[in-house]
Amino acid sequence: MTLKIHGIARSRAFRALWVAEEAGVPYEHIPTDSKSGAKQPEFLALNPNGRIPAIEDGSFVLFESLAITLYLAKRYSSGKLYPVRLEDEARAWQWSLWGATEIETPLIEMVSNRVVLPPAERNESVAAAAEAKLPRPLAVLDAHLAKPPYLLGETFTVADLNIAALLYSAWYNKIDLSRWPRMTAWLDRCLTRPGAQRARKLREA
Ligand SMILES: N[C@@H](CCC(=O)N[C@@H](CS)C(=O)NCC(=O)O)C(=O)O
Repeated sequence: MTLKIHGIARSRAFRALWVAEEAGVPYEHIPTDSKSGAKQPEFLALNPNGRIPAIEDGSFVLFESLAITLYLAKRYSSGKLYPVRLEDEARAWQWSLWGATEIETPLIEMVSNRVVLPPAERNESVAAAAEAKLPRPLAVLDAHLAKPPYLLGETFTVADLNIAALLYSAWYNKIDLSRWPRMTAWLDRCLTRPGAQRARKLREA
């Protein structure tokens, strides 16, 4: 049965769409929106949190975007997107959990309140407080990338995909990230890959 990815592309479902494109796995995209679609009983049966994304891979159901990317990479792209060595796998988890806990919330708060929300709904003090939390973790990422090209070494993996996907909105909305030049060069590399471009088309169209 075809993999089903639930969630509009202009959401965290982008991460699942991107990994599916990179892995070359056929999928059906069901563009459930977060406000209404994600609150319907059929969707809540997949993700009782009422948030997108969720996937159905045959009879297997999974929510949490970064767990979805790790699962899809391991299932459909082991040895390419998903590292084989135990230590590299652990590093992929390290970076993914780091992304979710250290940078995701401040990035969303900053970009939403500077660019994405309608001007009347933006709150500059929330944006500024969020921005202040970013230099410490982004300096860590930038320093790690002193040894390019990718987070785990020579090849692009799900670790890069997860972190680049978290930074996508700042990158796309041209937030100034020039203080972290190695990170921005790496981000350009990740987000202009053919697989990334195919996934981006779904949300930038
Ligand atoms: N930690 C979850 C967060 C999912 C999430 O918050 N998704 C947003 C869209 S990007 C959503 O569905 N928001 C609607 C809501 O919170 O009610 C994940 O990464 O999958």
